[in-house]
Amino acid sequence: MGSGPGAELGEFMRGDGVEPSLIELLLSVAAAADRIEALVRRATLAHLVGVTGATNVQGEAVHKLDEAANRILVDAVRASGRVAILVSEEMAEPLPLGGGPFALYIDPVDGSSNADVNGSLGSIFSIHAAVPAGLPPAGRAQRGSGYVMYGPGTSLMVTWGRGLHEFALDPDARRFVLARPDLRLPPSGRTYAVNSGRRAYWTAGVRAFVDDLTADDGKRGRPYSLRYSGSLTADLHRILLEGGVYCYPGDAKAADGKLRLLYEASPLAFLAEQGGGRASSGRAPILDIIPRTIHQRVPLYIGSVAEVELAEAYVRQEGAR
Ligand code: P6P
Repeated sequence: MGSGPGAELGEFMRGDGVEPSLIELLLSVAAAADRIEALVRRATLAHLVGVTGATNVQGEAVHKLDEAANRILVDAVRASGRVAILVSEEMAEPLPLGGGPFALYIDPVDGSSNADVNGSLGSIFSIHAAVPAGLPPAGRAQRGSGYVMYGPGTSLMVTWGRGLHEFALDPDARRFVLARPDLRLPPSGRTYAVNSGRRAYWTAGVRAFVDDLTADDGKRGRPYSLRYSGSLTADLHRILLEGGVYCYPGDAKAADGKLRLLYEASPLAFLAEQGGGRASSGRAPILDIIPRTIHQRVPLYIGSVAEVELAEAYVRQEGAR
């Protein structure tokens, strides 16, 4: 087995017959994650919390960690020589990186404001076959996807289209170690994640869905408990392991919600479906949505089949938009 943070991941992928170029790319992402984890751990001490003063293409304040993690990921995948073009939440335009069979879509730090309060964070990535202008086909064509969750421990959740696998970072050996191969989501859960502070903006269907989950009727395992951390990665990690649903609906203030298709909803939908779960915009599977622009947003309901299908039923009752 080779050396480096992704050595065991590489061994596992080779054993699964994965093409060498994809292995090389995922090893470079694992090496970047190891470096980002070290920054996250020391964010307060290294004065890496807070904002840079800049605003990104999303109109959001850029946090110091966003910028640092973006640089680490760009440098790592450029060095891999496997990425022709990179799209990042932190960069307005696609970044050509020269040769390579893949296009990479990244959210370098998901939930970066949590760094200011020692909360959990994530990095999310999606791998497609290289496309010249950077706009890929629907997410079902992804070659791989995953996230790194920086929490009490650091987990890499990853798929290359043959199951869902979790690797845990050994903080001393600085290696990702296989923790949960072939992970399967429970068919239903007991928790839901949504920003209830936006209830006043929700549609009637979304309100009815959440009221259904929180009804005190006992018979169907109600009421569900609310678990919402401010980091989609951390909230989804709980759901992939224990079942349940995360929702960021479209609402009166933001018809397409907040989350971005290419580097948040689509890679996470690939993970969820590979684990036997489901991910929907409320009206269509996320993986069937053909991207129109690289930073487009999409409503997201993701997690166990039972809860996502229930959300779809309520949203579809609202009729066509
Ligand atoms: P709100 C973080 O900015 C993020 O993209 C997700 O990680 C998180 O679930 C959501 O936005 C939080 O958004 O509007 O609830 O603060």
